[in-house]
Amino acid sequence: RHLTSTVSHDYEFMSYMVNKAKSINKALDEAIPLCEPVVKIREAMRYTLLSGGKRVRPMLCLAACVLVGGQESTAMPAACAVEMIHASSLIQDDLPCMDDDSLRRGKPTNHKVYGEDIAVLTTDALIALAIKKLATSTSLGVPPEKVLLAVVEMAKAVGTEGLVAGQAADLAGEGMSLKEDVAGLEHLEFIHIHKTAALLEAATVTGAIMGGGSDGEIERLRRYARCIGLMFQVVDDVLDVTKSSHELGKTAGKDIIAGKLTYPKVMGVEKSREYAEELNREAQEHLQGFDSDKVAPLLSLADYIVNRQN
Ligand code: GRG
Repeated sequence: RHLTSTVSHDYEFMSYMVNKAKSINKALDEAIPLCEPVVKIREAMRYTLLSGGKRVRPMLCLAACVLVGGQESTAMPAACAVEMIHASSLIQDDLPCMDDDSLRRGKPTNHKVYGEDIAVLTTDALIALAIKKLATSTSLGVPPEKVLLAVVEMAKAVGTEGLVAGQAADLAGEGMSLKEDVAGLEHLEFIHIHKTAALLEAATVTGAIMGGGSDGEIERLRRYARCIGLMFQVVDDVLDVTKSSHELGKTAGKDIIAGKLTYPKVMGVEKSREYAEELNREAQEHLQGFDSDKVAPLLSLADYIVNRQN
């Protein structure tokens, strides 16, 4: 009986994810029509934005909004904004001056298709559009002061308190790879809290803001998101070691060969897995006290992240 209920629960959540991804993809598609001026840039924006990511960040945003009592549609602009920022960061991360990757999601990276000059402009345009999108939430009845809070939250997640800080630390730390080195672990946590957790946190918090969540609710969701953000990266590192190059769609273990710091390198694969489980338990604890039906998608999302295979 337990197995049956787990399976049906998994099935229910998978169809929830498929449905949400569909409505998010539709909103993203409508956000960037292929028209003049700068058709080429719009094409390049659409290329990465609509190339089949898992949509974890916008899902967090929508689910947090609904959890605190908001309408899902109220958080859709914020959900699109966070995915635009994510896409922008992926394009930059793949550039020759950064990770120099030629494949992303099994397809040629943005600069491989459009050239580096267009790719850089595309990242600028995606960030600008994200801010504009977020600001349009006022037309859905969100009070301007709340929208302002959400804009600040998102900006923090991008700049020197977020993605940029994480990426800079990552670049600076290349070559650091000492096993069980405390300084190494601290450096690694800094990178991932900024490079990955910050945007998952902003996704969740802006969703809760759009939904009219109280300060207490927003704080609990923030803590939940921090845990799953870190967990996301621990799982990512483990998958990098355990998956073949074919499945990854990029050079297997490239990061390992390049001397990049990863959790399996610092604490081993088994301990990394245990750490991810521990972060999942902690994340779920932060959600205690919310309505059990409404909180189900966020609990399942955390389980999905810890168990994901890609
Ligand atoms: C231009 C916004 C901006 C930032 C500049 C380049 C940079 C600073 C930061 C890079 C941040 C980065 C690439 C972090 C990795 C985050 C991560 C875990 C990506 C993979 O996320 P998934 O698995 O990807 O959600 P999909 O493909 O499903 O969308």
